[in-house]
Amino acid sequence: MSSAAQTAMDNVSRISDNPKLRDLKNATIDLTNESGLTTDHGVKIPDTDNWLKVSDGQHNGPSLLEDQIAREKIHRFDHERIPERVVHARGFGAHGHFRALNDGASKYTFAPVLTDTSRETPIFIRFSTVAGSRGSADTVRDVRGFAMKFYTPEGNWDLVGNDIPVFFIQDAIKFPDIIHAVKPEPHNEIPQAQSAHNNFWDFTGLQPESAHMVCWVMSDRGIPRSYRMMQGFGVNTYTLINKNGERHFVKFHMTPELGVHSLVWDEALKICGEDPDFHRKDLNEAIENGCPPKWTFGIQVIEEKDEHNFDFDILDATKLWPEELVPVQPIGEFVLDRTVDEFFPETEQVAFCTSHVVPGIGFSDDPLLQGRNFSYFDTQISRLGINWEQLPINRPTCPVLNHHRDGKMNHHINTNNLNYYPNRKDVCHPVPTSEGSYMEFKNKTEGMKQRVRGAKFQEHFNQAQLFYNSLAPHEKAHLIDAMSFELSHCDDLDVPRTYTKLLNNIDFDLAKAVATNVNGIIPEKPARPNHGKKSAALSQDHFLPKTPTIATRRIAILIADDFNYTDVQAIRASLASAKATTWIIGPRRGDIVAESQLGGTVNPTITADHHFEGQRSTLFDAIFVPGGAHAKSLSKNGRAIHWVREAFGHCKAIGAIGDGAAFLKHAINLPEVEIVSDVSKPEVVVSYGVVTIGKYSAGSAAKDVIRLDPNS
Ligand code: HDE
Repeated sequence: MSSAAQTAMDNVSRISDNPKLRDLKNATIDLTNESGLTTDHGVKIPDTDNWLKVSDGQHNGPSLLEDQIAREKIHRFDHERIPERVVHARGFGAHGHFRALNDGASKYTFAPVLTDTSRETPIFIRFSTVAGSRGSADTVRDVRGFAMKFYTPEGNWDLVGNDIPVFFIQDAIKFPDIIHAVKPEPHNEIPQAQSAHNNFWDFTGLQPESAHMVCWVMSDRGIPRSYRMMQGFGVNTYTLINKNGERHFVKFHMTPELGVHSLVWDEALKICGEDPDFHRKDLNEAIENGCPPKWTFGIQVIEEKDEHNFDFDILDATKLWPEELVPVQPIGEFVLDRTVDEFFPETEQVAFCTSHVVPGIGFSDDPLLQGRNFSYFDTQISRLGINWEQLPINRPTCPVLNHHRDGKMNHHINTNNLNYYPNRKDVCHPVPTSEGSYMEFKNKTEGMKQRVRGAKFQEHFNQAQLFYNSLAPHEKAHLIDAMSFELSHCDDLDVPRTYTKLLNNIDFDLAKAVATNVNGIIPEKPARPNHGKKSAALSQDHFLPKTPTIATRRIAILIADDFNYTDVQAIRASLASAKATTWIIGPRRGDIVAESQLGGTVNPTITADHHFEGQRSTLFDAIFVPGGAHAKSLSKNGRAIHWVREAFGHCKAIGAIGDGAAFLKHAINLPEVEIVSDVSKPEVVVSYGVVTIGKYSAGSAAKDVIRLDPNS
């Protein structure tokens, strides 16, 4: 069976297993084998290219407004756009499924989605950037949204999270302020999808509760390599309720199987121009190549009696729960294994609500969550209309039975005469029931009505310090560079001054380094002592994949005419078996002729996927240069040399064999980088991520080269 036929069959079986995909099938129209174009009212039309006109056949007269076919086409087009999301406008989604791994959560919740190991729950996830418009670039520095919809038989559960575990503000009433501050400035709508401007740093400089989150966004977390390599966090504190009626506080964690990886800033900047859809393509490519991304789903749990036993308030979303104090318990896993059929009806129209929980899961008094529970439903009304939950991507897979009626774009027809409760026919109408219903947890609250925040909400720097202390040296350097880049873009000098003053509360060296770079206030002594504590799970280094893998990594093979054909075939086969993808890059897009092979009369050719200028090194994870006489022409080609130098500068793995290594030596040209180009030497040398071998027998050397993880 061809692989396309196999994929089609896999899709069919996946759809029949997945209640949400089956449901979506009912809303799907396949136009491929249809003929006869029609209007929206179903009448066939003979011509969609010419407006009805007065004409003698030779000359055009006036176009007639009477043409209902042309009018309909234009009307439909005029109204194609809906308001983009007020935040998280640019996003990309995929379907998948979730499974509870064990009954570890049953101590805390009776929700079957988290406890029933025999159940496979369909999910849809939308990843997003926050600040940019729908058409902005994927690789900007920003927080990433990680919004999950679980279609459970008990109703939809929306877990609307981010790739960073804390937030900028403590109280939902500040949300319009932080978003106005980060979005383009109001007078000129500049800059797009950037926090590097006066207003963002002005606001956060005056709002010390943002300090912790600002450190996360300025760290490598703000520029992920891929959606597939991001952690996800529910951020807010939710609650779980078990069958004994006991309540626990909980935070949700999603940990990617591939580890947590980032771009470097120079790459991220360049990719914004070279391929603004980099993350979208990456997710599609992995799913379509049969490498569905997978995450472990974990919970951190705090007993009610321990709520006040921490030096931070566990309901403050600017604080995380250090894993040393509250370990993450893995309870489930999920994969994304199906791309969408059409972007707008699925990814654009999907709408999440933090208030959508299922029995066994509840809220807490986290003041950010309380506000979110109001905001999401509200925003869907302005974006999609009051009947947004009837849209195919949003509707639950279980029955929706109630007396809500009407509103714009209602799609339901109820065949009864009673749309209220109580009514005279209770028995055969949906009535409130306690069986399987959502019951609020009964907890006692008391206090004065006042506009305040709790006492522990007043401390803002301990965890920012903890985060900074926990970073590896290269991560600290990246954070300093990022803050320096951003504050350098603030042309009002008061802004970097205020911010660098605030930074001295986090760390003296950090404040000094950034202030020196951006003409800020260089401190003479720390504003407060550094407590010196660290938490291992705050560094990305903590999340390397359990088994090193190069699956789904993109490897460029650089060749020119007279390359060694056997080398290329061997490395491609090895990489394919490791599920990495390979791309041939050459001096032109088209056939590149290999040097003659032993015993062959015709030189083989390989078709290059791209010209050196057509795709840059930034779009790949590693480079390989085969042996062969092509090394001479590569060494004279500025673009080929730039490819290697740029990849080396971005710390990517670079491999070469024989004469290919001689080209690397010429291109990199640094005495400290050891490169074996002597074709009589069989040993593999690894130096600064450059892996070379002189002499080899096809296949064995290739295996040595590809065993290296590009991130190691
Ligand atoms: Fe959101 N947020 N948010 N947010 N948020 C929205 O809802 C809001 C917050 C997050 O892919 C909006 O449907 C308030 C934290 C994601 O469709 C809006 C507050 C976290 C998405 C809204 C927050 C998020 C949104 C805009 C402070 C991480 C994209 C469009 C109280 C846990 C969802 C929409 C998607 C979207 C409000 C804070 C994550 C306006 C008021 C904290 C991933 O309702």
